[in-house]
Amino acid sequence: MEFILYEVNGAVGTITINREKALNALNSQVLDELNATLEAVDLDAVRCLILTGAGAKSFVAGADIGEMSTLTKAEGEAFGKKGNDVFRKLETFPIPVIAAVNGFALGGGCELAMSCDIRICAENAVFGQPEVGLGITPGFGGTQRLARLVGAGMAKQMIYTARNIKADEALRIGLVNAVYPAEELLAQAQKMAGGIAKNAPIAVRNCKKAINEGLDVDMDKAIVIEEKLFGDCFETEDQKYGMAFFLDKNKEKVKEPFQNK
Ligand code: DAK
Repeated sequence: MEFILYEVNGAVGTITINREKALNALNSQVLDELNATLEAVDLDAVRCLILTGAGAKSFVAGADIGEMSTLTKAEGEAFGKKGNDVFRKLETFPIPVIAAVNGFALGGGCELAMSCDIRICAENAVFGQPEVGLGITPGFGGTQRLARLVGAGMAKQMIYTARNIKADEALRIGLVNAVYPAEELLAQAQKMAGGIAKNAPIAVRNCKKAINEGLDVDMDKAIVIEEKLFGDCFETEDQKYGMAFFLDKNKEKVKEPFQNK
């Protein structure tokens, strides 16, 4: 891998987009390597992922404008599909993914962060969808995911004006969940990921599925999705252990890690 670093600490995997010279812009190779990295995650061992960018300046400064500038219609479609497939893989990845946004998250970078389950950012983070200034629309799901996250009115304002927003505004509109000093960002992401990784993995996965799939359908159908995934938990050893531990009156007992079974 030239442009992706992947490291595992305990049950938390960290993927770093490592193309610092181009502010981690997404070219075809980065997208291919990100896809291959996700394919290779050991889901028996890793229970939460963190996605971040290399360096102190940028998470991802968008799709690679140099590469895009010469694309034909067919090549543009192929590039769009490559990106959309990997973003969708991230969004529907079985385990949660936290975007630790350490600087610019523009265009495809903002869209990449929005494909993650949770976004936290550094104080120097900058978000925006500058595409209309380049003569294109957001193409990696920006019109869809931004509207779902911050509401149609705010998404339309950001997309039509192509204005960048800073971390405090991103927090105010609900695009990120928390803002930290840059030097604390990764430790905070690790802490959150570690907390998620301690919970019953199958239950966490089912929650992700229930929220994602439920948001795509009406409430009557959404509740049925939740019921099914709730029911599935009762086939797991982790549910039996988790409830038995709660009911056990021996307060000296130490809770064992969940088994992912
Ligand atoms: N692509 C390629 N290279 C980039 C880049 C990008 N998006 N962003 C930055 N770089 C490169 C710069 O060219 C520069 O390279 P060198 O000149 O050193 O070789 C290096 O990174 C450092 O950048 P700057 O010198 O510009 O650094 P500054 O601090 O002055 O400015 C900046 C930082 C982030 C404000 C600026 O670099 C900037 O405005 N970058 C472009 C941001 C942007 O417009 N991003 C959105 C790209 S459009 C599609 C699906 C999706 C998309 C398209 C199609 N289909 C469905 C087909 C997505 C589109 C986008 O993401």
